[in-house]
Amino acid sequence: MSSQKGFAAIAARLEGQAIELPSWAFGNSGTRFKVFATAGTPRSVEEKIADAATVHRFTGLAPTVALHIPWDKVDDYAALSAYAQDHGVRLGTINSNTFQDDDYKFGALTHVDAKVRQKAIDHHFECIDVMGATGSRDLKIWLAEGSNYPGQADLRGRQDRLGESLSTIYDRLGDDQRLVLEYKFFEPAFYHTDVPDWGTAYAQVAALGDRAVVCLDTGHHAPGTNIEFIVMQLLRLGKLGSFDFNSRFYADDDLIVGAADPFQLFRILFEVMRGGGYGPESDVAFMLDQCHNVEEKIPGQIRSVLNVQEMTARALLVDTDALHAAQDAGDVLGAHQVFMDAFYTDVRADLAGWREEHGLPADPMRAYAESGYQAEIEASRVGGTQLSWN
Ligand code: LRH
Ligand code: MN
Ligand code: MN
Repeated sequence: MSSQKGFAAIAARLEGQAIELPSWAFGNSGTRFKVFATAGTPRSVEEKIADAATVHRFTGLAPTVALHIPWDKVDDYAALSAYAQDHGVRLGTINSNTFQDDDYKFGALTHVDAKVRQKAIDHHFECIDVMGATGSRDLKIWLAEGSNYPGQADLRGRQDRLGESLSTIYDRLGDDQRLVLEYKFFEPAFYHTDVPDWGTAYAQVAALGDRAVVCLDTGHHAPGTNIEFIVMQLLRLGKLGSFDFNSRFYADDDLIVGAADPFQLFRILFEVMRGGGYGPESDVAFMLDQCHNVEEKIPGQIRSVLNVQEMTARALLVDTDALHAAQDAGDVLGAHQVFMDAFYTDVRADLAGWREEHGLPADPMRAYAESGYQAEIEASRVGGTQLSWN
């Protein structure tokens, strides 16, 4: 016998769900072998924002856009912010970038040379200034630092310098701003990475203070890692700041979230809810971090936010009373069935109805395809230089 909540019982909890879009998802991207150009690709930060706003218009799910500095560097961030608002979205997380400068070949915040460390710290100060102008809450730091060969670097010295650099950056933040540290187990460094895992990220942010938290990028773990366990633990410790959602088959593939493993996304979202990381009272930010190499970019982002919404609805459907009763009774398969009943529930028709009630297209993918926006940008965005994701 299956235990199941109905969609009507959870519909209200879908209100206000927000998934931030990365500006770089709209630029051309590829692998280290080839970047493919696509017709209609933005040539300016404004065009990226216009595309992100289009995703929001068709889905109601993506009210903010994350910027990456210097990829999205402009002279006037207040004007950019006003531009975004005119298009119905806001500027969100500011991502720093210390991975494309020759000076950072052997590290940035961890570099042995204090001058190079200061240059990287100054870049973060610049990002904090941008946050002041855009009204952004989060400074997201992902570091490409590490080494390729055993013996190449002093692992401990680098960790100590990282702590000092982060603390200097943290001290510069305003009272309402957060430092969000993202970990990644390898790449571009292959032997060791300075922030490889949630434990290291946790240790570093815990030393900083309450406004320092961890970003969990779903593509940044070794294959087979139980990511929902990490979600649970970071929430339990009060340190889960945000998600970079994407999906992967092999490494940091940056594919559409929920494409490779919808069940994993469901399990993650269930733990998010279990730990209080979902809803208006929560500070956990949902964001995409993806690239669209061979598929169209705007539909790629629309598909992604819909996938998150769909698995959110399914995770909300878990009958937690029945689940806990079965867990407490030691009913292994009964508990498992309650969980799987929710996962296997097809909510697509209910979500289509929910969208219509909210003045949104029932099928955003189709509505976008029929809207003429793609043809319009392909025709109008000629000349100039298409932006690449990096
Ligand atoms: C690193 C990463 C990080 C960067 C983004 C472009 O792999 O996930 O979040 O900022 O890619
Ligand atoms: Mn990321
Ligand atoms: Mn990544």
